[in-house]
Amino acid sequence: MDVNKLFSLEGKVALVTGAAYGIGFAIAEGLAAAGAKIAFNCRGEKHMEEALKAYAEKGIDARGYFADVTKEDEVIKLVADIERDLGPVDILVNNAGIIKRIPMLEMDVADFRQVIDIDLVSPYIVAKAVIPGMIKKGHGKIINICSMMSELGRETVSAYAAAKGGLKMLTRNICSEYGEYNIQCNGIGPGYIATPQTAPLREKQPDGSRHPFDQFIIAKTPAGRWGEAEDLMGPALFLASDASNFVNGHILYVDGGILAYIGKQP
Ligand code: NAP
Ligand code: GCO
Repeated sequence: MDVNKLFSLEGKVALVTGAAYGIGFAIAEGLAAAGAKIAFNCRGEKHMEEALKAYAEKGIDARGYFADVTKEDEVIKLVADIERDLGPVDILVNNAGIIKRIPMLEMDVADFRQVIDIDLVSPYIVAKAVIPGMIKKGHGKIINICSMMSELGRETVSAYAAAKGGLKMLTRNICSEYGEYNIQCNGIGPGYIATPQTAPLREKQPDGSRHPFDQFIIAKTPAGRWGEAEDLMGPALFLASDASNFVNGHILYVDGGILAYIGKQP
């Protein structure tokens, strides 16, 4: 068996949504290292400029497109533009996402709906836009970026947990509905990863001590550390490559063991 061929993405087109920075950027970097042509989207000029510079510094000729994943017309144009520039999408990573940390009773319905819209409805919109092309090509890989909150809740993240729990089941349903077309749809469930999204949970206290939540996560994680976005490169490459052609509907948790562990006695 040629293991390099098994994990090669040469000639494949990968769309990673929201990959201007953070987890999406790291996943795109890993897929590019395996030979994929990278397309990503974001919403702002500043992030686009910084992202293109960052990709270029890594020697990656990534194509950036302006698109809000909540807007179906923008997503349809995004997929058409990628097909024009690079070819049909072979690999979709539904990464774009937000979180709002607000106690449920204090959360406005509009806030709850926005999180559901971006974290659950948008992965459906983007998957719906790329699946026809995958069916035509006879293969496709969809990777939905779920979360530990696809399994667990905690205070202040009701909308996010509901969205990520739904995304786990959307992943299983795409697997069920399109597996016969040689499309594998799986999820990655990152644990606590050091990115802008979790920066507020790691802020140093005025006395210079670690944030209480930071200490909590360290105690709850067998690996004894926060994850880095780079920790997701390998799992994403596995699920994007031929190495996972019989893996479907699976959520791969990349969490340092936190979901398996009751936590250290205080
Ligand atoms: P991040 O640093 O906040 O990056 C989120 C990305 O999503 C940004 O590029 C953002 O672009 C983009 N985005 C948000 N809304 C968008 C929209 N409507 N249209 C297009 N792009 C949009 O977050 P992250 O930590 O890298 O997380 C990435 C994914 O992993 C998210 O789905 C998150 O829920 C999930 N996740 C994160 C962790 C963690 O601990 N960090 C753990 C588990 C799961 P803009 O700059 O335009 O806003
Ligand atoms: C939070 C964090 C988590 C992580 C991640 C864990 O506020 O608890 O932001 O939600 O982002 O989703 O898997």
